[in-house]
Amino acid sequence: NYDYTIYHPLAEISTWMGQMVSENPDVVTLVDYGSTYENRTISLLKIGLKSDVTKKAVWMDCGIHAREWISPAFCQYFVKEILRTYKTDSKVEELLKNLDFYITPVLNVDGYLYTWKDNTTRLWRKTRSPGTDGCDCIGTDLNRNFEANWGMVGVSQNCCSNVYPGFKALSEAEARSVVDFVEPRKNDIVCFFTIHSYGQLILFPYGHPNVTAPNYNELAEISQAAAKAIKAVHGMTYTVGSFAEALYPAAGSSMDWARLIGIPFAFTFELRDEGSFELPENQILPTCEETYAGVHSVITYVHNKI
Ligand code: 0X9
Ligand code: ZN
Repeated sequence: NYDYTIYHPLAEISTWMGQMVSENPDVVTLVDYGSTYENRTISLLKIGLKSDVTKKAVWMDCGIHAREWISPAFCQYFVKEILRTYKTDSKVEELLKNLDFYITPVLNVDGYLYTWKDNTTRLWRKTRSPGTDGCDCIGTDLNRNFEANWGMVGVSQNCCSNVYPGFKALSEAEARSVVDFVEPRKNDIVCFFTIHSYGQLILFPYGHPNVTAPNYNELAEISQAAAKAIKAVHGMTYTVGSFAEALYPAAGSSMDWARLIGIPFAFTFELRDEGSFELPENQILPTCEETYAGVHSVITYVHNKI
């Protein structure tokens, strides 16, 4: 039986994905939708009840930043919980009747693998592709590489920086994979979650300080409700705001891109804690429990609106 209270290396997560499919063949499909710079496959799990019509859908990606290990741990917990509850909890069943879920447990596959190499690589954040000509550093920040005011704020053109946005928008295979999957389905995907750590924040578009989302007030309300749902579980405080106001301005994030292409509900969750990417394993379960409550709150709102 899979242990959801520890961090898992990439190979175990891959095996786990296969198990989810074989244990739930009617509801879970494995979709390989891209490959990384180092030619590894990027996969997601589609959770959806059989249907003749195309349903609206929810996107969730984890592990955009390699060192944020709680993020892939949450995606796995989320899949497990949905699959456990949809048969017995009529609310979850209702959600699944009307919504498909596309869940990527690890997007930055090369980076995640690298953080498991040894003690010196544990805090790697970026991809593993080389910088431009004349720079010796490796890696682009995937969360600065999307087409959303690319390169404008919160980035560094120094390719050694942790917020290097790449030599052009979508220079990274991993970002292109997301775009190639989501863009053709943008009318169906109504809700976009990207899961990070740390900071205990619920962020919504935009990360560029001079742009305001047309549904800013609604996004703020949904986020406040999610923060309240999170607090009810273990008493943890999550701060709510647009990227630019709650954290720091940052252009080129996947969330901003999702909102820009017309996905109405887009969120970045920054999970526990408030000071470290190395969240102790004894906090995995409580963090997943509260985050599930927050995400569930958002999805319930979205479901009632579609
Ligand atoms: O900097 C990031 O990409 C995110 N924080 S993290 O510590 N997980 O790297 C925050 C992205 C959202 N921030 C803004 N757009 N301000
Ligand atoms: Zn992050």
